[in-house]
Amino acid sequence: MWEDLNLDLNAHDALLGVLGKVYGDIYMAQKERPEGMDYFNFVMTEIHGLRIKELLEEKKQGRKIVGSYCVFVPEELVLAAGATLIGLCSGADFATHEVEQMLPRNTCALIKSSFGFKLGKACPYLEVADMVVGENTCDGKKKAYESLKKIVNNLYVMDLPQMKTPQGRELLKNEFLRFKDSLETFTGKPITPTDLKQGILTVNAKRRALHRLASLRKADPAPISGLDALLANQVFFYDNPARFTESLNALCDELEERIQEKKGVVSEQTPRILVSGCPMAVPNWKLPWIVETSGAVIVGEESCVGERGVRELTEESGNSMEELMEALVDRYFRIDCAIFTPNQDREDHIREMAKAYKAGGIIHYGLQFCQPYTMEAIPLEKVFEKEEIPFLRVETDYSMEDVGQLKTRIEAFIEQLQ
Ligand code: BJ8
Repeated sequence: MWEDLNLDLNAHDALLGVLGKVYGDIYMAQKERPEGMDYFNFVMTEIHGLRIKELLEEKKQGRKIVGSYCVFVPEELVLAAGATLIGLCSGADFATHEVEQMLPRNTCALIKSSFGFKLGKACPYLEVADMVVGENTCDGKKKAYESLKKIVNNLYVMDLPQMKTPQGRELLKNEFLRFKDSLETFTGKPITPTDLKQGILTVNAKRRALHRLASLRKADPAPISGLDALLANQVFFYDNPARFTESLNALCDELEERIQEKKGVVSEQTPRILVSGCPMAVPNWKLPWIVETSGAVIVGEESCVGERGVRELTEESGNSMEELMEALVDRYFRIDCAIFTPNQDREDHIREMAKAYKAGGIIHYGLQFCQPYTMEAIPLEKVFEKEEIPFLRVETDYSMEDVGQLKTRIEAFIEQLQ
């Protein structure tokens, strides 16, 4: 199977070896994990196994696979076109030397990672995808896609607005209509209002399950670790939607029982942290691992792999194509990615989340060289300092070189919350 996908077998084996070890050291070492996490353990062990086989089977049946790097790509439309959407992980360094022949060294780790997996021929998801969708978000991604186009088959680039103005909304609407047309041509299947409505219901169901998980994390003691909750948010992007929803709801049933029994993964006095900033794709677990092995628990992620990505539902009541497309545009236009200027909504959401999850402090996670998020972090720090909400600004990458230094800073921050 791997040879058919044109993977470099040695590189792929090496990646799986490291992934398995890191997962064991970080995830399996946790105590008091809910039994419902067994499903997510299984997904992780089969991340380069059963799920790929399923996708290949779907392709055999004539279904197209669409890969994406951003939460602005509407899964509802992809499902309505009879295709499957998978998030393409960009959470680890790979083939760095080759990447730096194509990109400047001072490019964020997330962008470099997307090139590394392609150049190193180590990501079966990228190879399985019949179409890959990029988006004009930050300058780094926007320019990188010009180069990625040369090494990835069928890269489609979606333009995105940068301001929440009527003109910005119009741009998004036109881009979603263009994407709809492209999907129809690509899959050969016209999208009907019934298909789109079904796509909306399916994706909303996944989001509602994550809302349920988020709301259970408000409990004290926390019924689940931040690492496990992050994993559920990560699996959201590439699992079968119906199975994901069912498995996550089963986990939530168990968490409800835990809350009733006052059973937590940590004690009631444990400092609670909100993490805010850049997305953490599989297998980027560095920061939560440091936080949760330093005596705190993460209770929320203000991130695209987290609440920013799923906070909003798409309105389900429309019936015509026009109504349903408007609902999609409304929903996605509310995403408060740092590429927007100004971006007051994000500050408001961080404040609301810190309050709702009873977080004692906020850790802002910025990837080095990510201008949108690291630039927003400085004024955010000032605002929250004024409001006397402890705020720690962290800039890092995917390497493990700074773990010691980060741990020292994070431990000192947590101590201040106790
Ligand atoms: S909607 S956050 S998933 S763009 S970390 S590549 S911003 S330099 S990832 Fe994102 Fe969509 Fe926005 Fe969400 Fe650029 Fe920053 Fe790198 Fe980033």
